[in-house]
Amino acid sequence: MGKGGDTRIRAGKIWMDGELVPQEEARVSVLAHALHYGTSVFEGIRAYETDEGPAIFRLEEHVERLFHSAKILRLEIPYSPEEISQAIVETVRVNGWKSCYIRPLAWFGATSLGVNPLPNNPAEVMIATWEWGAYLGEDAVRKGAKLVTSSWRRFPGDVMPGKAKAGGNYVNSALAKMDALAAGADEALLLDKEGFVAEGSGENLFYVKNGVIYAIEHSVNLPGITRDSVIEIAEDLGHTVEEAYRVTREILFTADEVFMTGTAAEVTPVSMIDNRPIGSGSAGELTMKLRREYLAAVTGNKPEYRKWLTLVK
Ligand code: PPE
Repeated sequence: MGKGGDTRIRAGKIWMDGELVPQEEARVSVLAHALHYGTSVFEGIRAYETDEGPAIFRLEEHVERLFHSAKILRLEIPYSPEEISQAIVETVRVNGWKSCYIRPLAWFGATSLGVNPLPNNPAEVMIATWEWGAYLGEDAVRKGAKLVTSSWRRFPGDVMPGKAKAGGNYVNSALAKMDALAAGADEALLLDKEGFVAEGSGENLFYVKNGVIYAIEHSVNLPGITRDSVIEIAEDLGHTVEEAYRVTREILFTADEVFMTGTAAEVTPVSMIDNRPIGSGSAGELTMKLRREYLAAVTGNKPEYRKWLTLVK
């Protein structure tokens, strides 16, 4: 899934409403409500290689967020959270991945069209898995990602539900991301209507100033599970972490370090925002320490964070 080259997804067997089917056979109707109106909810989860085989990181929290997203959209998932969790484990196991990205998706199907999705309850559900490397490329992970402020603003909570991981929300993210790439950057920085920093197209944001770690919070942001994990890890390492509200761009320009978190992005340093180098203009020291600790936690190399892992075997 990098830039250029063969970008086809190889998902092996996909779980479709209770059955594991080859990718080519995992099909939906062109009349699916979600395809027309973006009325789907999804999750992004990762499984990592550990000394006890693949382990899924914070499965319970991701499945809980999937159900919260569905509730916000009045979408009925016709399975229990336990059933979805089991199906996720089974899909990873059957495909034999050592590590992979996991994408559960629930959507309003094709019973009827017209804006009202409710005749299409209950939801159709699928779980796909594939190998996915560094989200913003290997260079970004080593040297830091380049961000540009997007001309697309993050939508307020009375326009779209940012706390739901809903398909339609990602039109906003996709527009911002495409423009950022066209401008030669790696990722978009999205501001709210008042100009306060919200998040990236698919990541939460942090900055470091005078040794204190600030976790940017905004009512429109997705409550990141990576963000939550990194806060706990940083505090366990003895660092002070504060939630920062109403952060403006110049606070980031003058920060010592900036980094992004997300399931796909993991912990990715930011070296440049709007053509201004952040700190030294390379990956921040504390950022890289947190990245190492996070990667150690997700791969089972930190006993205190084994509580976050669900073994696949
Ligand atoms: N904000 C947004 C808008 C977002 O999409 C993500 C995850 C996050 C914050 C971080 O959340 P968490 O993964 O729980 O730490 N973005 C997912 C989708 C990426 C994609 O391109 O698709 C992800 O990282 O899986």
